[in-house]
Order: sequence, then C-alpha cells, then structure tokens
Amino acid sequence: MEQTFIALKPDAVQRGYIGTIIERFERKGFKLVGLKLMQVSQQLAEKHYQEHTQKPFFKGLVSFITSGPIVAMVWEGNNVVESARKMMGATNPKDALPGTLRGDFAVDMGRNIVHGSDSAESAKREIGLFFSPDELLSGWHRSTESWVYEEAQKEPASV
Ligand code: IDP
Ligand code: MG
Repeated sequence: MEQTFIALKPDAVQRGYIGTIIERFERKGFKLVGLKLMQVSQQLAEKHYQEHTQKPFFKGLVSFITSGPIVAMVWEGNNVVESARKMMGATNPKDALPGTLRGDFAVDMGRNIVHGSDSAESAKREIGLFFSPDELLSGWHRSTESWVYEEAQKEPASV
C-alpha cells in the first residue's frame, strides 16, 4: 500500500496543532506507521529541500524548519500521497480552501504548518531521509480497515 511522509513544521508544534493535524489523518482512515518528535539538523534540512536549493526562499526555509522541533510521520493508505496533499491545501495558505489544513490554520507561505510528499517517489526518498526501517511499523492491522476499504487490504509493502 502507498505511504507518504508528513511533517508538522515548527509553527504547527509551537501553535499546539500536533493533535489536531494527526486527528485529521486518523479520521480520514489512514494508518500511522511512523511518528517522532525531532530536531531537524541543517544537513537534513538541506537534503530534504534539495529541489529548492536555487530558490530565493531556500535559506529562510532551512532556517525555519530547523528553528524548533518538528513531528515527522509516515502515513499509509490507498492514494495517500495525493489525498494528503489535498487535505493540506495549496502551498500558499491564502489560496488554500477552508477545510484544508493550510486553509484553516495558516496565513503565510513561509509558515504553512505542514509538509507532505508531492509524489510516491518523493515519499520514498523523504521517508528514507527521516526514518530508519526499524522505526516503521507498517505491518500492524488497523481494526477499522474493513470499514474504510471495500476491498480487503493486501499486505503492506515495506519501504
Ligand atoms: P509544498 O510544501 O506545498 O510542497 P514547495 O513548493 O515544495 O511547496 O515549497 C516548500 C516550502 O517552501 C513550502 O511549503 C513553503 O513553506 C516554502 N515556500 C515555497 N515557495 C515559497 C515562496 O515563494 N516564498 C517563501 N516560502 C516558500
Ligand atoms: Mg514540496
């Protein structure tokens, strides 16, 4: 099954949205397979945001993501990459619709509370950067699965 990397950025942690955001993914029906509170190092931040190295906002982005603890998570489910992006809303909170995380809880582009992988390929790369395989519990069975999925879920793929 598909997995995605979600990070609650330092603003989400500082503003007390950890529980609220986790709850949104839980209530959607996705399964949590990895979770940790951590301090991102300069090196990890630069690797994570490597596609933005040349952008004018890169320095500010790295300094922001390393400015306080984040919550790193891996969520699993059918189409979770695309669904999580929709749940997050547009990158710029001014364009994010009400009902999305950024639409409901953020105002500024550089303080948009949540990161989510933009493709299955990015998800693999980002999960590998933030988690070691023994920190992921992809094999557990969420007892609500038959109420979330019409078809029985196959054994989850390992990362
Ligand atoms: P995403 O987080 O929606 O995938 P990306 O384009 O990958 O958006 O950009 C990564 C992060 O960089 C954004 O979430 C946002 O915090 C920040 N960012 C993107 N574009 C700008 C900008 O033009 N100014 C300031 N910060 C930006
Ligand atoms: Mg991105």
